[in-house]
Amino acid sequence: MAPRLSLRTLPDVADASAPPLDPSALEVGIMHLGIGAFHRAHQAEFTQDAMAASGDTSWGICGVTQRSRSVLDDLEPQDGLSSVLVRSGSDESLRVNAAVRELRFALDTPDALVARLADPKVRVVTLTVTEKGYRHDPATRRLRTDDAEVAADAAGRPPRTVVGQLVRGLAARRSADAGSVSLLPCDNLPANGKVLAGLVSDFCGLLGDPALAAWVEENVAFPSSMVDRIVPATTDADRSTAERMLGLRDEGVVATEPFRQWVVEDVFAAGRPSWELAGAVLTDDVTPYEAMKLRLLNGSHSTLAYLGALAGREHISDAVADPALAEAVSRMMRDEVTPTLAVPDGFDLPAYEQDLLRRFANPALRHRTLQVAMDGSQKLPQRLVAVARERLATGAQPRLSCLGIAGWMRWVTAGTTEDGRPIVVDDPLADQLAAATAGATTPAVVVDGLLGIRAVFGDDLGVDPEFRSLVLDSLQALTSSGVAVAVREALR
Ligand code: CS2
Repeated sequence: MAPRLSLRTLPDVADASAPPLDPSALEVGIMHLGIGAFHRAHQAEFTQDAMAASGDTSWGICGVTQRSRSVLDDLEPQDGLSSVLVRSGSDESLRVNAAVRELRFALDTPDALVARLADPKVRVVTLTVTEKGYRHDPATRRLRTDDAEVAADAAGRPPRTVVGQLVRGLAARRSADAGSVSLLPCDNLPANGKVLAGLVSDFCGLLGDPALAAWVEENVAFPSSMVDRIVPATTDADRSTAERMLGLRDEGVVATEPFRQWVVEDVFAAGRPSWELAGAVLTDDVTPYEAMKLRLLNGSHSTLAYLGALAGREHISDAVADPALAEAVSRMMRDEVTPTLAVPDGFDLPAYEQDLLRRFANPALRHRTLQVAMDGSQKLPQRLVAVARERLATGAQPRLSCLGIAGWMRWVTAGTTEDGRPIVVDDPLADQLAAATAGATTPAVVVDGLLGIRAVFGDDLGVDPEFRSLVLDSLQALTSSGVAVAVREALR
């Protein structure tokens, strides 16, 4: 095996794959909660390029892993270095990212993490903790104050939840007089900055600390952001490719597509890297971009994932290679999602939609349908349910969004795929989903059980007869005749 990538071996990396800056010159100015593959292929890349382009090297990243040590096991021996392998068809390129200068495991030393958040040099905290990491109710977007982990954090143990960590860190910052800071969420949630501000305020409420809440109001900014880059879980084959290209072993390599986009609300409390020099869009209002991305990209992704996985298709590229599935998501985008969007001036929506289909079809990405199918209860509301709700309100019949939703219902209840593989429902609400459909023998009973889940369908859609009937039509077809027939019927 080749020697390991690290600061010591970095000089051996060929120029084309070397980072555009000297890691030893960087100071930590950003803390990132949730340092997984997505962060390293997205914000870490924008930040590295911004530092290289601006010469401001004060935005190195302290990466925090939330749930398991494994990222640290990969990155610590490499001094935080890891490479990004960009794939498009048969083209491959690779570059080392050196922006991550420090690593921590939140659960190992929670008090040290809180203290680290109080460093005045840390001026931005970014987050990729997935939808469920916020521990909020997707329907009300407020903190689930009855969640046992949230309650235990509020009762005063060293914090283990994301919002608990942030609020304890902000309290430490206030005591240390460490100055203002911006908390920038980078997860696929609408108005993620506003949502996080609400969760922080809810947690301050649990602590019964109005003075802290007032300090937060004065000193903390919560910009919203829309992030986009498809980053599948890294495979052994990716690690072998990186080793061949780098001449060094990189356990932290992440594989991704050429496309990357970041639209950030430009309301920072204590400065930020010049991300615009790296191609990010800094704007007053991310709302239109968020809705486009969540509904067009992620809504289609989830639809392809559920229907594709049920039909035995392993990758998103295999699912979209089925002409009927491609037609279903393409018509859903055009006929159902587009009318719900406020498109920014000059934005070429048809080209964006075509691009999405091309990105999904990138065979080199090998993005597993199972990966996208995870955590549906947290993803569906903003991806598919919101579209169905808005279309129904205008009197339209959003059959394809409802097909996607029925695909999820079939996925969480079928037990096996059409080619006989067992389905494991990976979802924080898995127990609730199972209880709601226990003993259900007909699609109608499944639909009624799942429509009662308020966190997904809210108080309105769960009791909307038109919605129920559209979802039931598709679930009936999926159950009795399978994906191919259900898609054909929804397209009629
Ligand atoms: C995907 C996203 O796993 C999923 O749910 O839809 O991770 C998707 O790949 C990204 O949002 C693309 O930007």
